[in-house]
Amino acid sequence: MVEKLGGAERKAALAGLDGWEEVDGRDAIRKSFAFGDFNQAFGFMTRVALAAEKADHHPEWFNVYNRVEITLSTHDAGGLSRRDIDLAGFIDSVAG
Ligand code: H2B
Repeated sequence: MVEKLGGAERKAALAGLDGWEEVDGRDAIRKSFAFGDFNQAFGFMTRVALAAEKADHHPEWFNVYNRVEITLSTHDAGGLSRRDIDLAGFIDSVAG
């Protein structure tokens, strides 16, 4: 069972991320990405999708042309967990 992050551990995990913000009214984080065109955005989404499937941990996302908005939360835990922090770090590493 995945545990929700709380207290100092949660604070430190969030402080280690770049540009991710907490979502109002929900235990989740989100970030928007903009690419040069749809091809670049979809290439990014493909890399994220393959890693997400491998980890069995999936993003909530919305894409229009070159823009990708991503929300991360752990549904099984009812909030933010270490899995979201790890996925956020991976997403940033492939965002260019
Ligand atoms: N993704 C996210 N973001 N949260 C989850 O709790 C989750 C998931 N659970 N992907 C996984 C799939 C679960 O539903 C399957 C059955 O392992």
